[in-house]
Amino acid sequence: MTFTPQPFNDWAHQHQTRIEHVLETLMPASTVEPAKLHLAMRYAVLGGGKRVRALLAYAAGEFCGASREHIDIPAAAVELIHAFSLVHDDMPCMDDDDLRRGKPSTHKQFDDATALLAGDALQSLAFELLASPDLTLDSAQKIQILHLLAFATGSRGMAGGQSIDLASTNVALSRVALENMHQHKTGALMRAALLSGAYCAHAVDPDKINALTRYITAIGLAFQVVDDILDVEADTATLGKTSGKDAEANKSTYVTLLGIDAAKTLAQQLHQEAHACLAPYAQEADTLRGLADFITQRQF
Ligand code: GRG
Repeated sequence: MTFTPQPFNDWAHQHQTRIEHVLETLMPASTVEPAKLHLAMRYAVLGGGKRVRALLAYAAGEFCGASREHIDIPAAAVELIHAFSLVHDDMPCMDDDDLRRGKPSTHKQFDDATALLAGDALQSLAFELLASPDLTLDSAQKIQILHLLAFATGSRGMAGGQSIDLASTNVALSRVALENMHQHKTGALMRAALLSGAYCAHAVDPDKINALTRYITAIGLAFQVVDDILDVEADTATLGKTSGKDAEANKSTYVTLLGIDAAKTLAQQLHQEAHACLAPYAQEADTLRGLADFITQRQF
């Protein structure tokens, strides 16, 4: 496949528009019964979010030679799982937040029971789509992606990370413990997003998988360090979610552990590490480079 370089902002905008359309098309219409549940699912997923996880899937897939059409469903599945986690995370029994993506959280817009069900159904929809005949990957690829995503979502991934997080309120975590929590809670799904995209290609070069794995370890952590910084420095309107939540809940963050300046330095170091992983590759890795820049320079 011939690689045509494209400025990152254009690429990101094009793929954000694309994933929005894919999600819009793949989700049951709000007129389909049970209409309230479908409305809540669509409310939670559509019209918001940076779509970082979908961008990771597209960037890695295109880097490995997969076509966009093949990456659409895995990218959508990851965004559905992510949206599911946000719906549950905002509920009173978890982080208890009334605002998400600049609008009322799903349980506020609907009710707790509907939000719970919407989250559950979004997770099921993700796996249903990956197993569906509409996904024109071969069976081995589908199983690989299903396994990746299931593992990343469960007790040894995101749900496990959330459990560690809940147990860590009012506890001063060590740097190792903090990193472990984030590698589970946020990093695991980002890794699954990136590698799912890569596995949409055939006979992927193992060196590329290795580079991608090291890249996402660095940039996934950078994402979290930046999140901690933004929680302190950005306002609620810019973030689209309540700022200052970590301090209010007395949580350990990279800012509480290191201080704001050292946290910023760490984010820059991780950003450089991510770029270093791509050093053997020329223009074909430019989108991944742009994505690393986007993740570390984001304002919300
Ligand atoms: C997933 C099995 C399972 C249960 C739910 C609630 C929960 C367990 C996990 C929460 C995980 C979680 C919400 C982590 C926070 C990750 C994070 C920083 C989210 C914000 O991501 P962005 O900035 O959001 O990419 P947008 O809105 O841009 O998509």
